[in-house]
Amino acid sequence: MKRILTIQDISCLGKCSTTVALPIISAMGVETVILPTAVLSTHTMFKNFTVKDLTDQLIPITDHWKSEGVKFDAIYTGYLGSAEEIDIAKRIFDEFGGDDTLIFIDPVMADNGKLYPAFDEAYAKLNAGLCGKADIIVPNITEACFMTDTEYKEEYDEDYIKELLAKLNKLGAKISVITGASLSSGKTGVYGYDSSTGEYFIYQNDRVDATYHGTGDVFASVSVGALMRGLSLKDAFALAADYTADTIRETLKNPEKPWYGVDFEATLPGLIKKLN
Ligand code: PXL
Repeated sequence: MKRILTIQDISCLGKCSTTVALPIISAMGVETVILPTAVLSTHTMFKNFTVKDLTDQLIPITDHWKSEGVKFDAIYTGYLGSAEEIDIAKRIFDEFGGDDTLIFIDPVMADNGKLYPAFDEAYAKLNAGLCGKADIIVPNITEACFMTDTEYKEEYDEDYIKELLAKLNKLGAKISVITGASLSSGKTGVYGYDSSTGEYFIYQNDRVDATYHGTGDVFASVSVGALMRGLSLKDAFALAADYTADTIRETLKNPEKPWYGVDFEATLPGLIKKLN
């Protein structure tokens, strides 16, 4: 069985980051080791959330793993709380990385043209530096813009996405994948570039007209889980895009109208069936 380390916060209530990655990747048949960067009462879209920073625990925990000879098939980072945590993530890549360890980075920090409350432009530049160490990065368009000093556009064409990919590629990751890239009205999906082959890969599905928190984390978790299960790049991202869209559709049916996260619990059995 493959083993992933995921480094991100625990938002106790909120269906994002670790509380999405752990159940989804585990259900996909991949061992999921977690390294919580902070414990929050909720994610940061709630008012009055509490935060207990765990930066000082990251090195002692990983030193212990090192002494136990633990190895990872992939390291997947999501929401990191601070510049110091970005530095520590780099150290962890150096300690545990290598040819047999996929470094998968979701540079979680922004959406819809805006940075999340905890971050500023300097943080975005540090995240760009972290992305340079990755095999695969999966920013959304906003994150790609902040990392490459590009103007964010609501309306764009394929050339804009290709220009963003060219700039992302210069950051140094082997494969850059822009998420939430829409090539025609009513569609959305991924647009990727593999610098080792010079090839683009594109997957578009029907856009569901609703936005929920944590869908990026759902997408990234399924992508990295699927890659660990041996799916090709394109198949892994297509599975993740379809699963995310199906899960949003499922959430829209919920009469309780949850706003803070999607009902991935309802769609996981279908994902497992598709994989097996
Ligand atoms: O879903 C991304 C995410 C993860 N963790 C925390 C967040 C967010 C997005 O806002 O606030 C704490």
